Amino acid sequence: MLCFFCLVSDERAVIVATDGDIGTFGTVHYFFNEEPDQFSLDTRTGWVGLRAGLDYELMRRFTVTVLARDGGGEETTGRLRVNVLDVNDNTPLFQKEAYLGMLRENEQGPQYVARVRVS
Ligand SMILES: [Ca+2]
Ligand SMILES: [Ca+2]
Repeated sequence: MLCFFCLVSDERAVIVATDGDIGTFGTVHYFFNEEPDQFSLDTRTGWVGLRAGLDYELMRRFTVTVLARDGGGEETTGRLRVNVLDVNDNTPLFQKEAYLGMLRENEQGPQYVARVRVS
């Protein structure tokens, strides 16, 4: 019988399936049910690695289904959920390339000249 559990560190996750059999029948290999674009899976160790860049603003959570198969062809599936943490990866942008302000000479301050805005 196969049983799943998963250890998650800050940067990597490992899928571990235990199997009570010995020899080939107890040797487990790991596969994705559906190959995701973002993650890779080490067939022998169960380490899940990042393959492509993640963007919190695009996708905040991934769920992938992992299959564990022993040497005798017995299978079980488990799920890995990955939460993406937000970091500051966007610089502020001015809405216009240039702003124009005009003031009459001899104007006394304080005066509003122009409003600059960033999105
Ligand atoms: Ca087995
Ligand atoms: Ca961000």
